[in-house]
Amino acid sequence: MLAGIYGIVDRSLVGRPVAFLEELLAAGVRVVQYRAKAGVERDVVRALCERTRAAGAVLIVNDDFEAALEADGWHAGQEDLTGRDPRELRARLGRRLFGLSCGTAGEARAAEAMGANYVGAGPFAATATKADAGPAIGRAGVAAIVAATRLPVVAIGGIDASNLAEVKRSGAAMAAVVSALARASDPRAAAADLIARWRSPAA
Ligand code: TZP
Ligand code: MG
Repeated sequence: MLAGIYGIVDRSLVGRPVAFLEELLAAGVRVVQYRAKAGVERDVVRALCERTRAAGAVLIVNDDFEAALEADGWHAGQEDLTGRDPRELRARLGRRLFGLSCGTAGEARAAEAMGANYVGAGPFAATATKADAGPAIGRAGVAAIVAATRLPVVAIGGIDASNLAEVKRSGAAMAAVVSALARASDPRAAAADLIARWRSPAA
């Protein structure tokens, strides 16, 4: 399940999240994150979750732990753990996925100890989608995180068709994509193209 293209539905870039999700699912995306920095709306989570489950896909909610309990997983940044007990969070998530963004090998090792299911690493390339994303870490930066953990690593940041092969060569298990899907004139075709490129042995 945690392999290939990880599609992100970003509320600030996508006007109709359910319709957009349906395009990703039709293309074959099976891991989807809902990212809503202005606040995660529960009704949207429920509507998205209904579609992902019908498609045999999973919906992971960014930031909002309680909302994530209505879905299939939670994606956290290091700052989302502040003042919280990771063991308690892991226990409350139960069988749901727990993804954690990590900037260093030490954070990646800690994620494993916390029982995370995957590690997020980036930004792979320059991106305008996340203002505080920091400098691009590229293939070598992602590879360093991959080397530090047995968990699957999800590369993120500035990923599109032009650099997907380089992402794959970093050893990342997945490539997470926001704007290359949200800004595409045909998100279904864009997602299908990324999936085909990821599966291509030459990639
Ligand atoms: N975390 C690190 S970079 C990033 C996030 C959420 C933004 C990714 O967006 P895009 O548009 O795919 O570069
Ligand atoms: Mg967060």
